Amino acid sequence: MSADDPVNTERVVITGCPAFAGHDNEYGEAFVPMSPGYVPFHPNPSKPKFAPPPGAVDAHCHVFGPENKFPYAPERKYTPCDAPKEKLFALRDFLGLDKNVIVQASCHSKDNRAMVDALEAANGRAKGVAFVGEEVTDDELKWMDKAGVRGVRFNFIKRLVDFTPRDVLNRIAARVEDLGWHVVVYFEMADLPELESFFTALPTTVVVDHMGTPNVAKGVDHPENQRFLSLMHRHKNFWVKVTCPERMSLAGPPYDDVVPFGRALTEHFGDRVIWGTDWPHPNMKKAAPDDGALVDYIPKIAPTATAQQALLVDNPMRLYWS
Ligand code: 0GY
Repeated sequence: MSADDPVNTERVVITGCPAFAGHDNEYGEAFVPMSPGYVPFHPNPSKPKFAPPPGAVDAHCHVFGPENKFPYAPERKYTPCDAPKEKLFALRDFLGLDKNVIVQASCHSKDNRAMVDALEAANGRAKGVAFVGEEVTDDELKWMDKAGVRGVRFNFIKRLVDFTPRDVLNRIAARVEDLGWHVVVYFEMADLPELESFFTALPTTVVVDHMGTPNVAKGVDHPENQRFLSLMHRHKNFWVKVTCPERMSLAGPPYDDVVPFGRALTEHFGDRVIWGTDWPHPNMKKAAPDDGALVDYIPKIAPTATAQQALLVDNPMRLYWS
């Protein structure tokens, strides 16, 4: 905290990220270095001024490792700083949140054990989204379902994952539909035209990551963003996460240039929006966001108590806990 910061006097210290992703593992192997330039999560986030309503859900966050217990996947595109469940739960409590939805991150690829371990330790206060291939067995799906997994993520971001054929994804979607799970899709908005017909043919609820990742420089009225809003209007099985202003903002905190995008979504689709921190913020280019500032962004996109209750409690509870 700096001396010229008169309001946020309380901070939690969740430091402990070493210079290396993990420590020597159980086989006595050497440290696994983080990717060059990898930015660890914020060491001491500020206490938010906005108090989330009781029961608020952080509906998009991750756990990474610890590497000595849950090694990163050989096919990963980056090696992060360890971000274990204990730190996630400490942050949840500090920010005034009640529950988490833990999304399997690409650095663990199809090895969902770290995420499931966190769900099992959360005493019912966390649900999960897995990443699977079609080789996943029915027993593995049942194991994840029992632990609280409620969806699978299809990732179309080329810097994060290798290409998976659509017919494979369709077969996975058909299998998770039987479990009552949904499909989370992560893509960049410029790629929507080539993906839209695939998305709209999915048999499940579809949850779009990070507002469809718009290019903020183009503005909320740009045809690209309007196409996404139109998709949301026409397909009532689509939900959207109003997350990650820090990834899209050109202006930086407090992310006012992203507010019109979030606001449009909460206004038009108030019963199909969810919010999350994205902690521990993989692959931020310059600085890790202050998680307290991300909570303080919420009332800008959901200004009324009714909108906040829907965004933070009622919607995620319906999608993940009912
Ligand atoms: C996110 C963002 C990213 C990474 C992952 O699975 C992942 O590795 O999700 C990213 O780098 O954009 O959604 O948290």
